[in-house]
Amino acid sequence: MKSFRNYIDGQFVRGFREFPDINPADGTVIAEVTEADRDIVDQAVQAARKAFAGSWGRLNTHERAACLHKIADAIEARFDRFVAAEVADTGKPIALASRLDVPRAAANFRVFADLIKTAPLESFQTETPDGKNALNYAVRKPRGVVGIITPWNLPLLLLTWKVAPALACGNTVVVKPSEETPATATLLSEVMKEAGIPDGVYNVVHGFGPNSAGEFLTQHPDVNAMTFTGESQTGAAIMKTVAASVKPVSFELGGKNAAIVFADCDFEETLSGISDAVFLNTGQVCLCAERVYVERPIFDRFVGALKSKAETLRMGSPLEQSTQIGPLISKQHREKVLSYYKLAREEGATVVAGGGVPQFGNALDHGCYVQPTIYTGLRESARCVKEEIFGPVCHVAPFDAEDEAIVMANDTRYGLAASIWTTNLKRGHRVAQQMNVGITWVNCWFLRDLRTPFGGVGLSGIGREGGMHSLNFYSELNNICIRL
Ligand code: NAD
Ligand code: 6OH
Repeated sequence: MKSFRNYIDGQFVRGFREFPDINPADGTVIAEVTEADRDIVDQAVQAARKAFAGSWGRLNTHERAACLHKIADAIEARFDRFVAAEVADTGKPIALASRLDVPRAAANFRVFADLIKTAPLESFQTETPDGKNALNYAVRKPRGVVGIITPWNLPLLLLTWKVAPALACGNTVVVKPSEETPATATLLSEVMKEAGIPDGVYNVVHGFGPNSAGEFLTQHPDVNAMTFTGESQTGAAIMKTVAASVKPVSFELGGKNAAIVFADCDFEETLSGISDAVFLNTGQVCLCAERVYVERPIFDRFVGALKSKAETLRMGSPLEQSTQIGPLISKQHREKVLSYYKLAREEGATVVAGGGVPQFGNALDHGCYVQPTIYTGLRESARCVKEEIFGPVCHVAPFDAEDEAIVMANDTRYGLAASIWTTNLKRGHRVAQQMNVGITWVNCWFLRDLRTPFGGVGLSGIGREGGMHSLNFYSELNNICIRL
């Protein structure tokens, strides 16, 4: 049996008890994971502090950038192992992990390696009342030890999205991956060793949230900043905990994202885009569209075509190259999604596709599968239209006027992402600019440029990461004013 240990100061360290890491495709146990208690989390934070004060803290930006490229090289050298680990932990299709998760992990390091070398400093020449001048310029310094807590849906992608800029800015990190997906964060330890990153710069603690490694990390007084991706409620709990020590936070949280499809859209391109937006990663992407608004003249045709798409998506073993839909992450999460499938019927939905559990007649019946599902006919106030489900499911509703679609799309406490589908460029811009979200795509979805601001409004988060926004979160600015 494999064992995933905590990684502290360059050593694998056993915790105080073990918990199983389960493959959601068939319910088998992949590994035992060792849980960090408060003392082990403290050791990790102290190791990170020591490394921050050591040789890592003395590297210049070019040396750090070179280190980040070496990390990317070492990830690429283990491409197949990372893919296998991510597929076993999450149940995501191997084709998806190969084209999205693992390449993005390497790209995260390369982008921030390049950016830190060219990041400009702010400066102002200030005219003083006596007719003289002062020069202001801000220098960038690392914050120190950054605590990173991540979810299970895109484990390596989301972890490295934070580790890379944190290291680029010269910080050291203690990461707490999701208890459901501990494998790739652990494998990244090996990468750090090979890339020559000094011990203590990258530390991993395993465990759960409340009264476990997650909470101990957020409570630790020597952690200088916390960055978190996960559920909005967890973000609220973390914020409460860090309030005592006034730590800066960056939160990427949940979503209940809308897609608006106009009758003048490119029908086939839109159909394919919406199918991805609803079903990619079995609907377990914070950016997924769970609300689709379609202009009435094409409503019936679009719903019919999306139904055919949903029913022909290949569901099966994540290890088969042709599989498009894998299981949900866990039995518990499947219970949650199925409770929404039941609720949708109670709320009066018409079931257009799916709505249940598939039968395979083999070991996959022990897995956490649900059918890709489409509903119509719900009121906008229905819980299934308001609450994040985080499964392969959407509700499709018709609209008659552009303004009506905008009002419905914005009628949510979340505000992460939206997508607009139209061939009318003016309308695309006009509608996009009225979306109360952090990210709007026009005629595409989840098309990423890692230099752009990424994050949400309302329940979807606090702050932005991406490009300079990440560098600004993972560093402190010291403004220096010189009277000339
Ligand atoms: P989650 O909030 O349950 O868990 C995320 C992480 O937080 C885990 O590592 C968990 O152990 C830890 N945690 C839980 N309670 C904690 C506490 N009190 N203190 C400290 N740590 C704690 O989220 P999840 O179920 O793993 O992921 C799914 C959710 O994440 C969805 O809501 C999804 O929308 C959201 N998400 C958002 C983004 C984004 O970029 N906005 C990206 C991915 C996922
Ligand atoms: C949420 O599940 C997906 C988040 C994606 C990113 O943070 C990213 O950088 O692409």
